[in-house]
This record gives sequence, C-alpha cells and structure tokens, in this order.
Amino acid sequence: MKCFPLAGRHKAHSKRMQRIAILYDASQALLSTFDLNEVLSRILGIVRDVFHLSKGAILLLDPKTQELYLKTAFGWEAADETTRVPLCSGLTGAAARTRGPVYAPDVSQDPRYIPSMASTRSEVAIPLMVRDEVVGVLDCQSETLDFFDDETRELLRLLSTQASIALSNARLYSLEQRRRAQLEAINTIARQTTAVLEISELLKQVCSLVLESFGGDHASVLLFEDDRLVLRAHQGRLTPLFKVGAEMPQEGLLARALNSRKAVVETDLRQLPGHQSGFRETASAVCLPLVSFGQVLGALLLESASCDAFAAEDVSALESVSDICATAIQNARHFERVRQMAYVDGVTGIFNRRYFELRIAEELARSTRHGLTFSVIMLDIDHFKRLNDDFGHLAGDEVLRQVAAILAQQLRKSDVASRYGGEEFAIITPETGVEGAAAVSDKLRRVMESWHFPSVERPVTVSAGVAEFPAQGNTRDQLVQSADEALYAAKQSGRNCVVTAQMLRRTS
Ligand code: GH3
Ligand code: MG
Ligand code: MG
Repeated sequence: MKCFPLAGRHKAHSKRMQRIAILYDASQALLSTFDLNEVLSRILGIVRDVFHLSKGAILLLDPKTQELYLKTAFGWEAADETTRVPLCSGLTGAAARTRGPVYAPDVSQDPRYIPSMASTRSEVAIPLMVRDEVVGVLDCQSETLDFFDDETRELLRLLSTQASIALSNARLYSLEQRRRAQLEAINTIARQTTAVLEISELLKQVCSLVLESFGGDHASVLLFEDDRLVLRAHQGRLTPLFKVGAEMPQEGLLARALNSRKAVVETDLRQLPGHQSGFRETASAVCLPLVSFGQVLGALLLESASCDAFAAEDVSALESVSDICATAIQNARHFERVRQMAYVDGVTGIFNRRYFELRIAEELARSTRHGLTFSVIMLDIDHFKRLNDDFGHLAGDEVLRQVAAILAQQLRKSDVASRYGGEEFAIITPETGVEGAAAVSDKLRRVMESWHFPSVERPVTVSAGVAEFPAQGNTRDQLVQSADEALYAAKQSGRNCVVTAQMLRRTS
C-alpha cells in the first residue's frame, strides 16, 4: 500500500476540492442560461478569473467554410468575427482537426503557433465538441512559460466539456425558440388570412405577415392569370422594378420553383447569370410555389438585400405558410365569384338591381364629397309585351340579352349598366350632367332602332328618362323617381325617344 506524507495528502485533497468547486460553479453558471452569447462569455469569465490568464478566446467552427471564427475573447486587440483561422493553421486549428487538446508550453518553439501578442509564452487549445462533432475551440494563453500543468489542462478540458453541453443546449434552445416563433407565425397567418375574403387585401396581409415572421426585406405574391404570371401584391423596403399588375418573366428561380412545385432557396442571386429579380437590391431569395388542390396558383417570394438571408431549416415552415396562403387565395377567389354572382343578372349577364343600388349609394357619397354631378338613365324597351306575344318568351329573352350587350358595348367603362327589372335598364353615368346623359341615351336609342335583332323580325326601340344629381334628386329614390317620371313622359309622347327630368320641370 502506498503511503503519502500527511502534508502532500492534504494538498492533493484541497486541490481536488478546489477543482470540484470550480467545476460546480462553472456548471451552475453555464446551465442557468440558454442564451448562446451569455454562455460563451461566462465560459471565458471563468477561465479568466480562475486561472488569471492574459488572453482567452472562443472560436466557433463555420461548417460552410471549415474555418474557425472568433466569437468571444478577452485580451485580444481588435478582434471580431472577421478574425478567421483555417483548420490547417494555428494551435486552435490543430485542436479542431485532431479533436483533442493541443498544448504549446513554449510557443516560440512551436511552429503551429500564430503570433498575435508578444507577451504570450504558452498556449493551450481545447476543442469544444457536441456529441462527436467539433463546434469550436477554447483557446487560452498565458504570459508564463509552461503555465498549463497537467492538472490545469485537465481542469480546462473538463470545463470545456461542460461548456460544450451548455453550448449545445443554447443552440437547441435557440432552434426551439425559432421553431416556436415560426409555429406562432403560421398560426397567426392561418387565423388572419382565412378571415380576409377580399383578395387584394388578403395578399397584402400575407406579404406583411410573412415578412414580419420570417425576416427578409421584401415579400411578394405572383398569381397566374391564364398563362401570365402577374405581380399581385408586394410589401417591403426594396426598390420594385415592376408595378403591381405587371407580368413577371417565368425564368430562373421562379421557373424552377413553379416547375418542381417545391420551395427553392437561392443564397446569391447575383452569381446567377441572366437572372432578373423583381427588385433592384435582391441578393438572396426563397421562392415558394402556391399550390392548392394540385393546381399551381402562383408563387410567394421572399427576398433580401443580403446574401444567404434564408436558412434551409426555415423552408418547411415557409412551405406550411405557402400552403395556408394558397388555400386562403382559393377561398377568397371562390368568395369573389359567389359575391359577383349575387350582383349579376342571370338572363343578361350584366349587373342586377342590387348592384345598381350599391353603386348609386357609392356615387351619391362620392359626388357629394367632391361636389360633382352624375345622372341616372332609366331605359325601357318599347312594346316588349307584344314582342313576347308575337315571337315567344325565348325570343324576348334573346332581345334582352342583345340590349344588355349593346349597353355594355356602347357605354364608357366608368358607367354602370344594370337590369333594373323586366325589360327596364338603369344606368349611372358618373360626372355627367343631364344634357350629357341625354346625349348618351339618344345614342343608345339610335343604335337600338337600327339594330338587327335576329330573334325577332322587326325593329326594337327603347325609350329613356334621365335625371341629374343633385338638381333632380339628391337621394337614390328621388333620382330614380325623377328618371321614371321622365321615362313615363317619353312613353306618353310616342316612345322611341329620350326625355329629361329637367324638361319635365320646365313644362310643369
Ligand atoms: P311599354 O312600351 O309601355 O314599355 O310596353 P311594354 O310592353 O314594354 O311594357 P309592359 O310593362 O306592359 O310589359 C313588359 C313585359 O316584359 C311584360 C313581361 O312579360 C315582359 N318581361 C319581363 N321580364 C321578362 C323576361 O325576363 N323575359 C321576357 N321574355 N319577358 C319579360
Ligand atoms: Mg316596356
Ligand atoms: Mg317596363
């Protein structure tokens, strides 16, 4: 049995106790935070305070470039993340490469040493490992030759093991945080978009929500309209090269995403020959096809002015977002169709009375606000009952459709033509006084008179009554009534003519 002198045993015992105390403090400090930067600066704090070192650093491995970059340090002059060490050089590179501690008791004798501070005499580099993967290196330097004895190196190695665990926890935690934020974003997008049924409003919302939750500088939505891919909405701070409504070339990134129906991430678009982006500053982008029930509706684009702005691990979350958006777009389109149907007359395909009432209310508000005038024309087919009687109801329907088509063709885009009921049509002519509207009505009357209606073997004529806002009415009912009275007068005076409410006032 080996026997130690009492003093030696006591010394060994107290050193072990000190070692346990250091490690205990270290683990407490390291494991009490999940913040990566906090973890790293605590590791260095312990190294500096316990060992009284002049210089220490943590370098992390950049898996892409296989370089170590300086993450946190003390005692370095002008050091930041741009300080990089390739794995083939330095004691730190050697530690990462060999996956074990590397010690230089006298740096002047070690060819691997990269001189950075004149006062350094000894250096130890210990790899930081997460499972069997090197994630970085803990680098410690002292102004004393052979400062790091076996005991100290062992202690630093144990410390680095704990640091590695804390580092791994911090990484998992930040990944988890990111996942949670993304899940929340997906949830918000799902809730907010399904409630928006107005399509352009919906697209704007999609852009700002995606931008808010996934970063990037600009988000846009492109939708197929027939075979054209049209820019329908965008939000962000980049300079657009296209206007909303413009057709986008289906090339490069877009073409790849649309053809493969898969998300495509491009880390540096400026390296792609012939690539044309929708924004001047775009450097990287992720393009997500919008697919609903197997149909490609378009694409959601997220762009950034810096390279490499989108992480591959965010793609699956972004794909969930694009699926939600595609469904929301389908819903909004469906709603738009249903809503349109509610305002369209089944026989003629032009707007119905409900739409006329909606639009006249808007026109009343707009004209009142801006001090403008507008007119209402009530137009009625003459002796329509006789047409039905002589040629049948189906031929009558055909005449209604033809009259509606003539109205749509002859009127301005800003005019609103609707079937008011039976064989009566109501027309709103914005920013047009009674004389102008009477001229429009007379043009319509003349076109009808000379039109060949194939379903009936005789000319069809119309009569019209015109009233102007606000002179002949400042409510919907007053205006319609004035125009109706004028129409009645037109019928009374022999049909196939136009009478204005103004003319009636003068004669009465
Ligand atoms: P007036 O010149 O005074 O306007 O005589 P009119 O015969 O045109 O007017 P009246 O109001 O007496 O008759 C309107 C006719 O329009 C009666 C109705 O059967 C017919 N009508 C209403 N809606 C439709 C429809 O959807 N299709 C067809 N074919 N006829 C319709
Ligand atoms: Mg009639
Ligand atoms: Mg009638």
